[in-house]
Amino acid sequence: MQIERAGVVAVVGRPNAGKSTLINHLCGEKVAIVTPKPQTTRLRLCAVCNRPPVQMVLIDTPGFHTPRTKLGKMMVRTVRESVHDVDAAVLVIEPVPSVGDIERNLIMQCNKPAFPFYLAINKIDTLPRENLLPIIAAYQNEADFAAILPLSAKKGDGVEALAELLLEAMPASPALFPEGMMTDQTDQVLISETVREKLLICLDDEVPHGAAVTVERLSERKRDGLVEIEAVITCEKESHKGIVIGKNGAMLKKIGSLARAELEEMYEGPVFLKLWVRVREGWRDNDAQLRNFGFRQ
Ligand SMILES: Nc1nc2c(ncn2[C@@H]2O[C@H](COP(=O)(O)OP(=O)(O)OP(=O)(O)O)[C@@H](O)[C@H]2O)c(=O)[nH]1
Ligand SMILES: [Mg+2]
Repeated sequence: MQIERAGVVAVVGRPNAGKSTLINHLCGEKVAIVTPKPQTTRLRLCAVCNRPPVQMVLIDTPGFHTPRTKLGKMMVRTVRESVHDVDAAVLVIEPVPSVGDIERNLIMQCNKPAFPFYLAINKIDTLPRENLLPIIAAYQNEADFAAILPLSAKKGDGVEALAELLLEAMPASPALFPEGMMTDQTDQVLISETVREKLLICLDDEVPHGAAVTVERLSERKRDGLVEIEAVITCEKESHKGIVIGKNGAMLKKIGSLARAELEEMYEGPVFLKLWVRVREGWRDNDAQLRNFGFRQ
């Protein structure tokens, strides 16, 4: 069936609120990495949700926070830029009955007559139903929300109700992305994000937050279709490099095998993944390094 309506939806919220989880659920595919750690998403990315005759392009944004590094400033600027020229916006919140400074700031940016603005009260699987009313009461007068939806991005409860409202809000337009394209991320970015997800999951906060992953080689062997990947994990400190490698290389091996398993699903075939580790002190505050890692001013 042909696409007759299509539009862009910005998904915003504080770090760890569940934006990427929600987007993956809406698309039915893992497009964005998800971890229990805040500031997982660094780059804005598009995820395409095709429900003919409607196509929704969801923009996943980094969690809005007070930045401490140049990288953090770029992440926050990305959020500001993402809420321009959209057809709808969704603020994803933790289920707490008070409006935080971050939420207030995001409400100021998104509460515009130009597009409908939805509030998603996430993680309702973690609280008793009667705790919802005080949350709704805290938020309902803060903005002209088109709807307030309690949901669980992880379990899926309530997600379809949000999807239906968003689909209805999409304007008449041809498809924005061709059929079969799930995201605007290149294979290189999808691979490096998969490795970074495993780093975040396997290691304590400080190490992965100071790490970046770049793909240096990606090729498919003609003979048997083996996908060969070499990627570099850049750490901020020599001591972090030791932690990433681990005793006798055990940690690097664990990260590599977790990432490889997922990449094999993505490529639907065998993957050879070689990881290297190097140190670039203070890269998160170095313009040239940031550009190198794909963060544009
Ligand atoms: N219990 C529960 N956990 C959830 C739910 N949605 C997300 N989470 C968890 O919350 C954590 C953060 O989820 P993400 O989707 O990475 O959050 P995010 O808003 O994209 O975070 P940043 O990229 O850091 O801004 C993960 O551990 C998720 O599994 C939910 O509905 N219920
Ligand atoms: Mg995220």
